[in-house]
Amino acid sequence: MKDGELQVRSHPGDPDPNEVIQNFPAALRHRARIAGPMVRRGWLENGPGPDDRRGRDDYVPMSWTAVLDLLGKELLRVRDGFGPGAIFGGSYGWASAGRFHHAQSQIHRFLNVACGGYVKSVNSYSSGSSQVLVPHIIGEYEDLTKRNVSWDQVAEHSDIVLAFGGMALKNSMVAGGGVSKHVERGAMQRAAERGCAFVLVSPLRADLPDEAQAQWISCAPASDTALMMAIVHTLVVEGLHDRGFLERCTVGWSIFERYLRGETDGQPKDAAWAEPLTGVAAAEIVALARRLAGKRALIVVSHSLQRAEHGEQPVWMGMVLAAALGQIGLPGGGYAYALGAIAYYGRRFNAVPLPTLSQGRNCVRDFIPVARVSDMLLNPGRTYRYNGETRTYPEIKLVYWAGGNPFHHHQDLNRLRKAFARVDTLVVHELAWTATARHADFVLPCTMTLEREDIGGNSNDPLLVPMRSVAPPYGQARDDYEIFADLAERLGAREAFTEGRSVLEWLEHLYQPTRDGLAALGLPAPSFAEFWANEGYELPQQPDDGGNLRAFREDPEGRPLATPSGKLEIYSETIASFGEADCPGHPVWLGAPYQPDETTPYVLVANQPRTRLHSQLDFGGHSAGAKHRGREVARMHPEDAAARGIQDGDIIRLFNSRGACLAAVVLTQDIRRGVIQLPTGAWYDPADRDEDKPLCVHGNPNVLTRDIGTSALAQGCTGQLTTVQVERFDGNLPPIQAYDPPVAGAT
Ligand SMILES: Nc1nc2c(c(=O)[nH]1)N[C@H]1C(S)=C(S)[C@@H](COP(=O)(O)OP(=O)(O)OC[C@H]3O[C@@H](n4cnc5c(=O)[nH]c(N)nc54)[C@H](O)[C@@H]3O)O[C@H]1N2
Ligand SMILES: Nc1nc2c(c(=O)[nH]1)N[C@H]1C(S)=C(S)[C@@H](COP(=O)(O)OP(=O)(O)OC[C@H]3O[C@@H](n4cnc5c(=O)[nH]c(N)nc54)[C@H](O)[C@@H]3O)O[C@H]1N2
Ligand SMILES: [Mo]
Repeated sequence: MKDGELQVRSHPGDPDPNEVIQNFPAALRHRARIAGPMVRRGWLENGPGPDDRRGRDDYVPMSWTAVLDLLGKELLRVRDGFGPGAIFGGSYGWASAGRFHHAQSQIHRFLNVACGGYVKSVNSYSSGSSQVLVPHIIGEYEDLTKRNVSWDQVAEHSDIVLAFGGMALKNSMVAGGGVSKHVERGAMQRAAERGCAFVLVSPLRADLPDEAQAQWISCAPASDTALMMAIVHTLVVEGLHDRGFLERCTVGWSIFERYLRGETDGQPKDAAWAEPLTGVAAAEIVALARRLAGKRALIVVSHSLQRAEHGEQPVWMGMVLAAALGQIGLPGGGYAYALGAIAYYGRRFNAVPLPTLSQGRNCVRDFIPVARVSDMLLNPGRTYRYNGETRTYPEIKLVYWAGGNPFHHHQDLNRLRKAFARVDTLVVHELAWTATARHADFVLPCTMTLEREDIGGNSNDPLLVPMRSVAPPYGQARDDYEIFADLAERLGAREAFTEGRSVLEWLEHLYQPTRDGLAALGLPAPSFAEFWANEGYELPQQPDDGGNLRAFREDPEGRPLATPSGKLEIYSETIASFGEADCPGHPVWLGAPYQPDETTPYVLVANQPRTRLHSQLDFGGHSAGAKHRGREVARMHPEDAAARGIQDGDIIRLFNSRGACLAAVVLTQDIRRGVIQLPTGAWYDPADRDEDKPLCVHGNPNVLTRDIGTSALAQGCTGQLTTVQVERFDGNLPPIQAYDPPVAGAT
């Protein structure tokens, strides 16, 4: 802070700084911050119960004491009357950096210690289908994503990198816990200068940086599986596949090969078959297959491909393609699932543990796959399939969220509003008036990272930093920790929750295992006081050794993978035994899930935003500055626009049967025809809160996306793609109200 002004600079050691942090200065004291605790009027007047006024009700400011008394009683009512299994505390979301104030850890610890547990959620919106699939077919998920092919290996060893969904630099700007060195641009530049070829398969050219000098193959969204099959088909008929590797390191190739050749369904998956499905010329597919064979080839599949219906297929087929090329386990070769999607991939793990808050024990066994939240709330008692099991949705009375924004992350927001209307009570800790806060019964204002003491670090980045507070809390905001400590008191669990420690005492306590780890390695191990008084230091890191896949390749019998067969499973008996039509025993082409038709002729790509992290600090300067007339910017091809009478800079309305939103449009040749891109993260801003499907005037694509799982295997999030119609919006432009607090001047 300088003269009351916040200045934000990147870490001096960062070769490629990230501009997203420039959202902080304007955000710190923005009117969108929550000034004091509030309770929804309808809840105060009528008590707990389903209420469709959530999202359009008034708020009543209350003192902290009164609000915590009221909430304490409500938690006791639910815990003692229905049991902790009636509390949904999954509380999915990223929150913000810091090892102690990590909101998910705080809320889970609180619910475990003070309420006896909660219904949790499993997996993530990021990788909901791959997290379930990979253990069946490749083994340990973390090993595949974080110990496998590094950026250094790409820079030094890869001959050709074929990236499905790309490795956009906008995505590797961020990592949970923070990142001190952005190495991606430099690694791709070094590789390209050495002669490594990059091939981008994506509807958007910007998914690889200029430094990669990539060839762009613009494929139809959700058609990658067909393209991969046609490449493998070409390899097989030309005898270019690595039979030795397939024999030694995989199971089920012969079953898959019969399918590939069309012996089981009469349809060879050749390049001519793939051409109309992918929009990529057969000759181009054949040429690509030939270029890949016999080289140190790396296949990259981004998270985005599996965040769509049948999202398991491209992840599985990417492994099969890499196996057919025979490079898995070699430096810079094989299969790098999710490389570049976030800055914790392609790096090395720290060799000492990070400070970590214990979350205690959850006595409730029940869980949901994370993206099934609306389904759960709308259908208590209904059964569904997940990873080979038939499970039942629990009956939830109280939903508690801290450090996540379902009105950012979930699909079909108009359906989510109905789901939230069903519960007795919705509690939200937030630093700003997000749409989620505006639907809550209890709105508890929390501090942001700049206003509290913490330790910053991430297990794949060497830097460990003291995060000292630079500003006092906004209004009456308090740390999540303090809020939970005072609530725990009302439930007779203050001591169990706090263990008698202040925040700084917790930091010192959590720091100790890191210090012990350093000492055990014979390295300098600064005391907490020394650490806290300085600017942070670098932790030692583990070697870049290719992880389990390298070890397995070198000794398939002695170092088996953690799959049922110990090998890469091109055919999985386990998955086949589940009997799911939408995810059978080997990769299959299940048809194009996003077929444009007359009413919705365009495919919408709702990808990660360049100017912020999800919806966080959307009101900050960097994010707000990239908007046009206050709206989020969508991109479309000039020829598509001309056909609809749309010009560069126009405001457009995107719509389908689920909802509608406005956006500003930028026309570009760097997008596939028939595709429109609108990133996530603009705050949901309904023009008329009383409508069933109000127009979002700001550009949140999740009013358009479909709320359906990837398959009965994984039930992952499918938010990346949907189909829409588009038209020029000529009406009076409604004002943006997303950042206006529902109560004026209540500090
Ligand atoms: N259509 C579509 N939807 C998607 C995706 C997509 O590709 N397409 N991607 C999905 C993916 S991969 C993800 S990970 C999700 C992300 O979804 P979320 O992680 O839910 O999104 P964020 O905006 O990061 O939400 C974090 C919230 O925590 C709040 N917060 C920050 N710090 C603190 C704190 O210290 N305490 C508390 N209590 N709150 C805090 C922030 O203000 C913010 O509202 O979105 C998913 N949604
Ligand atoms: N700046 C910034 N970076 C982020 C985030 C953020 O919010 N902001 N979020 C982080 C998080 S939590 C995650 S999980 C990762 C997500 O990582 P990803 O899911 O990989 O990221 P996206 O940007 O959603 O998608 C990457 C690209 O995939 C392409 N794509 C979409 N559909 C298809 C398809 O069917 N086929 C092909 N070939 N390509 C397709 C799109 O053009 C898109 O730009 O990003 C992380 N990085
Ligand atoms: Mo994510």
